Amino acid sequence: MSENWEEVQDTAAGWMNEAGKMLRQSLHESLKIDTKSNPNDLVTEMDFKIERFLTENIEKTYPHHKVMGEEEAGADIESTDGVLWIIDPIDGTTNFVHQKYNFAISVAVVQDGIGKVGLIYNVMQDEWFMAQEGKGAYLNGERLPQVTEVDLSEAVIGLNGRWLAREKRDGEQSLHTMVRKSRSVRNFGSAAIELAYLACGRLDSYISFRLAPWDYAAGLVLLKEVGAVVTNFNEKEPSMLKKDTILAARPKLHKQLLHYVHNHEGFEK
Ligand code: 2AM
Ligand code: CA
Repeated sequence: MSENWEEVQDTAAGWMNEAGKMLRQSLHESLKIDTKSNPNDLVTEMDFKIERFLTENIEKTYPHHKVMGEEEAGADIESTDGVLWIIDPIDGTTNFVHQKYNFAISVAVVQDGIGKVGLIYNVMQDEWFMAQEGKGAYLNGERLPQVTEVDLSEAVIGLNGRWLAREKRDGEQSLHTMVRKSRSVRNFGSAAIELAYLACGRLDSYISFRLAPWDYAAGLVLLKEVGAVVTNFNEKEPSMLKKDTILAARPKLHKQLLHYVHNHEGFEK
C-alpha cells in the first residue's frame, strides 16, 4: 500500500505537539518514578502515558500499521515488513527527571525496514527536527544543509563518559586516545537530541555502545538526508529490531572513528 508520507509526518507532529504540552505540564506536578533494568535506568508514569497516547492515536488512524515503543508497544515484533512506527515517548528520561530539560520525543516511520519519516521534538527548547526520505531534513521549517567534512582534531564528539569509564582497550586504538585526539567531547544525555545535533552541525559525531531502535530510528532518517553516515561498530546498518552500537558522523570522520570502535561489541548493561 502506498502511503502519503507528508500527511503521516504532519499527523505525527500534531500528536507530538500535544504530547509535548502534556510533558511540560507534568513538570509542575509530582512525578512517580521507578527504575527498570538497574538503579540508573529510570522510567516515569509520563513515559507510559505518552507512549499510550501516541500508540492509541496511531492505531486509530492507521490500523494497518504496527507500533514498537520503548515501554510497552510491540514487544513481540520480529519483522520490519509493512509500516512500522518506532517511538520513544521520552528520550533522555534521566534529564527529564533531574534537569527538566534536554529530553525529546522521537518518532520514526519505517516501511519494509527503510526509514520514511523521522521526527525529533526537543520539548523544552521547542525545536522540531523533521525529515522525509529523499525530501531533506528540516529544523523548525528551515532546510538543513549537507554536512561538510572535519578532521578528528577539529571534531566535537557526542560521547557518554560511562563508555570511557568502561573501556577495556588501551593504547593506540582506545577511546581515550580518540578523545585526546579530538577537539572535545560532549554528552547531552539523549541519543535522539545528539543525533539531531549532528544533523544540524552542533556535533560532528555521536557514539554509543548501547542503544535501542527507538533511540536512533528517527535520527537515522534525518542524518541520511544531510549526508552523514550512521552504522554500528561493524559498519553495518543499525538494527531496527534489537539493540545495537551506533557510530554516526560526517563521512570522512566516520572512517577515522571506525578505527577506535571496530569489532567492539558494546556493553549489554
Ligand atoms: P532513554 O532516556 O530513553 O532511556 C543516554 O545517554 C541515552 O541512552 C538516552 O538516549 C537513553 O534513552 C539511552 N539509554 C539509556 N539506557 C539505555 C539502555 N539500557 N538501553 C538502550 N539505551 C539506553
Ligand atoms: Ca530512549
